[in-house]
Amino acid sequence: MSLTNVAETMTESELDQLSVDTIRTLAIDAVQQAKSGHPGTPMALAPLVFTIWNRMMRFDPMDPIWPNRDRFVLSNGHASMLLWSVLHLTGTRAVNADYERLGQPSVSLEDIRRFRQIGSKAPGHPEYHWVSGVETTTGPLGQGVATSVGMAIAQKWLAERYNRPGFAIFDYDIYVVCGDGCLMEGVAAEAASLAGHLGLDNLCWVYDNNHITIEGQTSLAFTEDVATRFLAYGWNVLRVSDANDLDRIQQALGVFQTTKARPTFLILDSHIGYGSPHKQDSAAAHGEPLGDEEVRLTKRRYEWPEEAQFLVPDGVREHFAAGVGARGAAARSRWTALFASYRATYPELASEIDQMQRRDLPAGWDRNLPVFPADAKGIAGRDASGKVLNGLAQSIPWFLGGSADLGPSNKTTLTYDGAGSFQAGNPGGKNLHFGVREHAMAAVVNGLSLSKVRAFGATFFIFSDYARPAIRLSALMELPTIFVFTHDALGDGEDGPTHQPVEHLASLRAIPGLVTLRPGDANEVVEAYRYVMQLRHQPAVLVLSRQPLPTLDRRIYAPAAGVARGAYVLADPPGGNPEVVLIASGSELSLAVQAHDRLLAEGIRSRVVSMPSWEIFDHQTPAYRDSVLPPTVKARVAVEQASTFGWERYVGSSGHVIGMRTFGASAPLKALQTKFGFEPDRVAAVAKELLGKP
Ligand SMILES: Cc1ncc(C[n+]2csc(CCOP(=O)(O)OP(=O)(O)O)c2C)c(N)n1
Ligand SMILES: [Mg+2]
Repeated sequence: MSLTNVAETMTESELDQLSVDTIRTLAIDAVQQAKSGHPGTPMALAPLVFTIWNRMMRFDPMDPIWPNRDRFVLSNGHASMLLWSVLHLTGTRAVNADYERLGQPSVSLEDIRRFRQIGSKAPGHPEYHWVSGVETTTGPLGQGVATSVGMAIAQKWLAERYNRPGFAIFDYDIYVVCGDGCLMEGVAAEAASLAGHLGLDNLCWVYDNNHITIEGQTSLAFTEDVATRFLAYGWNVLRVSDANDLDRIQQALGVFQTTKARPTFLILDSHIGYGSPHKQDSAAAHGEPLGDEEVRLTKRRYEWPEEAQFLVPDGVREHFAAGVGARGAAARSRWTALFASYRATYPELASEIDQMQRRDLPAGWDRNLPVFPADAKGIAGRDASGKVLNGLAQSIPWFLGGSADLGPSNKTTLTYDGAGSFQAGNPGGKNLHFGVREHAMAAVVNGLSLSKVRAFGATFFIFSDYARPAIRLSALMELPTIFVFTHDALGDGEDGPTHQPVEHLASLRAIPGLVTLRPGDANEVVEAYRYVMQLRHQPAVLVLSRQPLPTLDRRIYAPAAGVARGAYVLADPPGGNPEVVLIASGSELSLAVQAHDRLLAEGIRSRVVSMPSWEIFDHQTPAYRDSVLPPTVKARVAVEQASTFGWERYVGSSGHVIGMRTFGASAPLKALQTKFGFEPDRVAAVAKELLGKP
């Protein structure tokens, strides 16, 4: 049959079907061509995605970053062809990293033909920052749903701060699609529990209930009553028993839109590989091409031209233009007019929104940053951080965050008047209470950041492991998220090896694009935040001490502003020209200073380099790096209460690393410092040994 020139005579519902089958066949053809990918779920969920996009969502394809658009998250990211098809068919435009709208399509038909090939805007899984119209990177199952909770929190917070009577500047919803895999993941349970507690009625998860995962039927490993679980979380649970019934799906989504005080969980019974005579309802439809013959048979079932490939029949693009296109354009132009009069009435709030959208900081954002006077006893990294956070949260209205139930220990609680706690009844609060849910916390922080709110999350450094998958994604997405991790090393003392991080710094330093910072005194904490706050496209991890660290006298030592270069010369022998370099971070900085004093007293020309951040240092010019670590000085000692892994790159083959090669132990900090060799005499002795001056 031919599908050209028939559109004009088609009914609305025939055009719906044609559009749905276009999504299906594009997915089938793209996977077949790539010889890799996941056809079955796009075939099953095309009607759902069509309904969400063309009948429900407020989204203008001409401006995919319009701030009040509804969000769409494909948490089962392996079904990415759903997104590429719909972005293509709606004619969604591309946007660049400077938030400029480009004329070209976000996903072209050529990109779809080159699905999963290098440079294609139709990659294997949805990638934020690579393809415009993707709201968050998904693929690691569970991340999308968890991130969507952050998006929902952000919408509530933005609405509370910026909406005014007659000015609903932020009133968007978040639509999420997920599968069995997402719902098996723990992070989804953490996030769903939090969303239920917070009563996030702007959030709808649609669960693709197809009873299939990779190994086969879900009866192998997933037999719980999911509906009852979500009821218990406090969600409104709905069910549609036929994934091909557009009207029923629309009706259910309509119920979502009018439901108050609860998130919506819509269970959609579907058939993976729908229409494939031999693969429907089987795991074989999940993750491999159907095969040429099966493709033909499936297209026959759809009454589609069997030989046609990547066919977009006449009328389909127009059908999307008349649906989501027209609705989105009208909504955006209404909003633009509304925002213009909002700007006239509330110029300051409007300018905050502008700055936030561009990830700029308000003028005077750093006016509350403290300066700490020299103090031998000093102050803990976490305490200095608490003061900084409270200052920043007051000078940056859209800066907020919280801890995974460790606020009093992390010192991250915002204590100033009016800071408030974010709760269902108080959506303007700036203290987020994540509960003991580190993984969901990190994903939620990502969701907040994707919504342009500046956000931080906190826990003990040891539990960064529990948050790591989402931290990794924030780096992959190039989000300026902030993770505040306290109790950074042996300082946890009596809590013992379960609470003493060892390999965590090395493992986070290995994440591309992530900035780690382990400041050595209170003023370095301030400078670390000053640096981090100015990042627009990079996440940062702050690694802070539990115990007090001496506040160095900056009249004697170099200014803490050196933190902005990752590493800097803190102290030199008189006249410079060092023969040995001591490199340290965090709590070991003052240790290095003490060793340095001993070495100087013995006539040894030592230098102390403070190195809070490898990544920042590595991005300095070679000339600067050589000025800090002179290539001719081979005697180098690195001191850090963490795995020695990787330090060779700075100490070289003739240097030495004083670090951790085992787990810690349960004992008072002093005893641990002795046991593991973090003492000034040991550092000095190692330096002398390297110099052949024992
Ligand atoms: C965290 C994580 N673990 C494992 C995988 C590999 N994986 C991709 S899809 C999948 C099965 C998912 O089943 P389901 O969500 O039901 O998807 P369906 O096959 O029904 O589309 C698995 C295990 C992954 N992407 N992420
Ligand atoms: Mg499934």
